[in-house]
Amino acid sequence: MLKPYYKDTKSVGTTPARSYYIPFSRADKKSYDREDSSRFTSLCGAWKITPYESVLDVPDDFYNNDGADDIAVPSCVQYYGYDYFQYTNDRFPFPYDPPRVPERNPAYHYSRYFDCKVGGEKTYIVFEGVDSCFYIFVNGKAVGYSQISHRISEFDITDYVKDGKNKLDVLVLKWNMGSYLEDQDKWRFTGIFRDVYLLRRPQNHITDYKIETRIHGADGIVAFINKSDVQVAVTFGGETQSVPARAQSEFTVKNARLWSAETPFLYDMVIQSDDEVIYNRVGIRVTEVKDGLYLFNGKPIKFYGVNRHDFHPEKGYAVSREDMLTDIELMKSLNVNAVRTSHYPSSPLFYEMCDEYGLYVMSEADLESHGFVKSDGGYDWAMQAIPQDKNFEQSIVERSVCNVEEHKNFACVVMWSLGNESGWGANEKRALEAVVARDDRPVHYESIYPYVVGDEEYYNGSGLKTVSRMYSTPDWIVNEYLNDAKETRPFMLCEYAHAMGNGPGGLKEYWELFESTDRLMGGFIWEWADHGVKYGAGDGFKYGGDFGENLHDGNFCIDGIVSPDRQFKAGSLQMKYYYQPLKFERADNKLTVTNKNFFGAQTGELVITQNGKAQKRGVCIPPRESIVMDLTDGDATAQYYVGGAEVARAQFVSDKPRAKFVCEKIKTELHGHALIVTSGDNEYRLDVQSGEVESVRAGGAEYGRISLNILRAPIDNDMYIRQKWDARYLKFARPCARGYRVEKDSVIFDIIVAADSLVPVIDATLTYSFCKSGVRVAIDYKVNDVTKFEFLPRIGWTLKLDRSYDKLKYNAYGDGETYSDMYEYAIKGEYECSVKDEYKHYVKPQESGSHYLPDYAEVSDGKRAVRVEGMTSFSALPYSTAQLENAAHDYELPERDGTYLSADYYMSGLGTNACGPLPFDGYVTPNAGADAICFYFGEKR
Ligand code: IPT
Repeated sequence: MLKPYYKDTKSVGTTPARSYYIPFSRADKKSYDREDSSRFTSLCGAWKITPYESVLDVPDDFYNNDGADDIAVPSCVQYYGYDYFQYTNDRFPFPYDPPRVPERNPAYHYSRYFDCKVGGEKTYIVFEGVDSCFYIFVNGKAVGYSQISHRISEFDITDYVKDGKNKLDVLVLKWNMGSYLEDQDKWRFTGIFRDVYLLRRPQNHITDYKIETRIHGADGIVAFINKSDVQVAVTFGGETQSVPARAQSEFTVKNARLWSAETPFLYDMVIQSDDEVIYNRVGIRVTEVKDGLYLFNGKPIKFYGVNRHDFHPEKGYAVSREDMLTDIELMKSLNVNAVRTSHYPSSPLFYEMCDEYGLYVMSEADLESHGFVKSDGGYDWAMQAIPQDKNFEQSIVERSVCNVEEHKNFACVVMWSLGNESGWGANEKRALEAVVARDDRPVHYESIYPYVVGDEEYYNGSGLKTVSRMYSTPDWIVNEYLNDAKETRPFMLCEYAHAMGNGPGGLKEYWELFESTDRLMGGFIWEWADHGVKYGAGDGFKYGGDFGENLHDGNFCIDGIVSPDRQFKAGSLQMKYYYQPLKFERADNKLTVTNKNFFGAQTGELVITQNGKAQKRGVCIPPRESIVMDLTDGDATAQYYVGGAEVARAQFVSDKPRAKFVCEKIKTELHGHALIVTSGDNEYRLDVQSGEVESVRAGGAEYGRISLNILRAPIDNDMYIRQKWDARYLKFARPCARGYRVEKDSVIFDIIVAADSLVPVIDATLTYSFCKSGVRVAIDYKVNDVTKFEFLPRIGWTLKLDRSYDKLKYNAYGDGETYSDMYEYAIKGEYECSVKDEYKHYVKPQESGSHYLPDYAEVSDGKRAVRVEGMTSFSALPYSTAQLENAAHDYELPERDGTYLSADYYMSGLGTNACGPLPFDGYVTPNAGADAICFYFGEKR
């Protein structure tokens, strides 16, 4: 009978948690690639699998079975057709009945054979990640059991293996009692999703060691703490010291080169005992909280961070070393300097690469029990549940212990995190104590608010030296944190700028605030990549609900700053801009360029473009220093490149005066519902029912209706405000003219915009004036107070053209899409492109492709053209607002049926309201306004 270990939270037979390292033999050549070690044998690759609907169906001698189907390790079983795909954010995908394990608990018997050479040495087997728990059998004998999906589980199998062929059987269960502590916002996958390998080791070998570094003046001090029962020889900086069992020794590095994300310098350390050699790279650095500030190597650095999950669209959690390296390289290219391993530790290979490539890591324990909030009684009640429940104490503590023990020797780990969204109680306190007892790096935990339980004040009294919040507004940070006289700890946002869909808007406000004081440590954008799944029929990314699951959280998993396949969107580049290491300031014709780095010089090429002429200059700007360059009059663009790749940019542009509109005489004649306006050779039919232009004959062509448009295809960040829009039938609201008059060659309409059965949303006056080649529509409007809208999506005009109007020329913030609160990354300039490429593809279609502050935009079929001027935003898209709104997936967008040219008096900003604030003041369609837009019809210019 299978022992019911899964109904508890303890591992059985695992070796004590230790730092990650891979031993080599003396005869091996020195390498930092574990595959080069003769003591390392990968067990990744082809395995067999037998699925069981329930753990209760697993026969006692299941390990006598050789396995029915093929499976690759590492992987997630769902990608092999087992079980089902399910995405839930914070809700538990099983009944909330702790500590009871879900009754329906599928089991997967994995098996394979492996060769072993015992030769008097010890053999260990290591699993770097298995979701959610597993039993291991070697040659038919039970070895042990482990859980905590993202811990490294090691078993000593010396007494189980024999020379030659051996059989390995692993029974993986979907759930265990610890599943209440693994409710992270992710697809709920199962399987051996990280590497498995054997380690062959001498009888008496190193078990664990800790490397600590300090800075003393210009010198670095490296302490080696031997946590093993054997003596070891440690070589560092050309010096070898013998360190007895359980002892420690120190090395001094004169004029040390310090490690930082900007200067990821690593020293070699070689640790030897018996025939074993461990190559451990060491970064010398100090990470601490001191005098109310977070200091790294003594400097108040900022985290330009992202939250990262393990995710690959075709492999789920089973990301390879190459996949992780891709993430790291892309992060570096986007000026990211910090990663929170949300909400569990990453693979050790990820930390190894962060050491090497330079990223600060907040290493988070594998803990989230968020679902208790939605299980019933809400936040207050929930905070008292699992965090105080004795049943979970051991596991909550162990999760932090594993996090610290496994990753303590990585220089990149600048902070530990106790987990995410799990409340605060005695159990978290114990976890904090366990971390502090082991290591002096600052500890992060967000899920603790100023509240009192019994006679304990759980906030300032928590023992945490940093304060963390998620999604708070800049105003909140000022009013509730900076202005709190009692608060003396440094502050960070462990999550902000929820990057779901088109966005994030508002980074400027966050970064102006973060850069304004050393007390703010910066933040981590939620999150790095969309979790869009590629599996099954259809050629596109899927999200929650696409696999028929009853309980799911839809597209809330599509909230990355890069797409599932790591393509950039406008938001990625906006993040890159606010994370850039150079600051550009212009005063008259002096440009000051400052290196914001604390440790690394900026050596590259600055390109200054003025009046169409580019001037290049090689620069080397030491940390925290500036250079000043001369500019000439007029607009200027500065771009900074390192090794050919752009790292930073800025633009200084002044507003252009609007072109003069010279009014022509008109003749008007009423025909039924149409007021025909003739101006020179042009004719406009104005619909006196709506106040819109119904059709145009001008510039040798005919055009259709120019419709008043107050909608946008809802972006994900509209998800809450759109409920208000929907409640007032905004989608059905249409312009209705109350009356019109002709005055001095203008036609003036008083209109309302209203839906059947409801009072008007808008009252407006439209004034049409006409020039030689076009028409100007001035608007003066007010949104009805009863609507209580914070803002409308937009207000402007849309003209549908034939799809042959595919050529677009404009001068605006481009060439990516830009909005009032997300444009600084873009360069205002002249662009030519194709309308078909103007829609930027999101996994779930939404408004996209706008350009902020245009001087003009012109679409043409190569011969005839429509040009718009005077708007604050425009788009020329191959899809209508309704087509975008109605498609749930990108691959469902219909065949293109035209060109939709929209010219907006106002297009609301994006904000990050899917989880954070609405667009900030000043970035939205005002509830009253007046402006004018001109349409010109003629030949292509
Ligand atoms: C926040 C979670 O910490 C994160 O894991 C993710 O789920 C995010 O929300 C939404 O995408 S918690 C939320 C209640 C603010």
